This record gives sequence, structure tokens and C-alpha cells, in this order.
Amino acid sequence: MSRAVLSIGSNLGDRLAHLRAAVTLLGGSARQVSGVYETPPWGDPDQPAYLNAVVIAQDPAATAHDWLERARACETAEGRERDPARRFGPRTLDVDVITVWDADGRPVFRDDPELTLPHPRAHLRAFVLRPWLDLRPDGALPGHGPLAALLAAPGLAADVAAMTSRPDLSLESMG
Ligand code: PH2
Ligand code: MG
Ligand code: MG
Repeated sequence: MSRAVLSIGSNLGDRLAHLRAAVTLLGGSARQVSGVYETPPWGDPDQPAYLNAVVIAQDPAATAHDWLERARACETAEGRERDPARRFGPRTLDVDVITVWDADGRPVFRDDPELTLPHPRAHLRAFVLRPWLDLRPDGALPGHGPLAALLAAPGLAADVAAMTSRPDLSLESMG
């Protein structure tokens, strides 16, 4: 058994359709899907606003690397193109593996540049922490601490204030 928190985001094309496609492609492994948030671009301001959500996924057999492959398959299916000049640039679909727990419920820590776990910037991203907190009010980011405390950090205040809930764009029936 392995569990994963996946962050999904889109800021090009039909953003909601791309998020819906991600949930559909994750299939039965997608156990819980958060509400959708409209979020200002992080890390590279000159691009459209994102829609973001979080998926809690579970699969009896998946390794950490399997989650990465599934994330990439979703991105490819939605026509994701990589611009090496813009690390945090616009994209049809981004699926990031935020953290993984192994069969014994232990968080996986790895330093592999292909897949660093937990995600090295998750604690700085309100667009990850906020929808995850909605699903797991007592949740914690391994190595960093409770989601609620991370979201309350002064450095995230502006991002928290700028993001808006979009209950009109539910993904819930998809999970
Ligand atoms: N993803 C990025 C870069 N910046 N900003 C927001 N608001 N949401 C994202 O999903 C996002 C971003 C690249 O991973
Ligand atoms: Mg990302
Ligand atoms: Mg990514």
C-alpha cells in the first residue's frame, strides 16, 4: 500500500478540463479530491492565474517512482510542453508528487533530483497547502510540520490572501 498527495495545476487552455482529465486518468487511485482554487502565479509572475487542487491517492502496489510516472502520464495526455527557459512557466497541466507514504505509513524521504520527496518547495506554496488542509485539517508535511502552521507563516500571507476558492468549479464527482 502506498499513499500520495498530488498537487494538480493548470493555467493554459481549458484549465478546468485539464484538472478533470488528471482526476479521470488517476482513476480509482484518486481517493479524495479537494476543492478548486484560483491562484496567482508563483515563482514566475508573468503568466495567467492558475487553477489548483490536491488529490489524495492510494494504490496497493505503487512505488514513489510509479506516482511520478503517473503524474507525467497525466501531463503528457494533456499536451504538456516544457520550456527549459521558464522553470516555473505556464502549463496546460502540472501534476506534482508532494509526499508519499509507504506500506507501513512511513513518509518517504529521497534526495534523487528526478524525484525529491517530500516536494522541496511544497512548504512555500499556499496553492498546495491550502487545498490539502481542506482535506486533512490535522495533516502535516513530513519534515516541515502541520499544514495549518505552515500556512500561517508570514511569508505566505500575501499568497493566502490572493487565492480564491472556486466552488463553482468542483472536481468532486470525478474522484
Ligand atoms: N506551478 C508552477 C509555477 N507556479 N503557481 C501557481 N499558482 N500554481 C501552480 O500550480 C504553479 C505556479 C510550476 O510548478
Ligand atoms: Mg509544479
Ligand atoms: Mg511539476
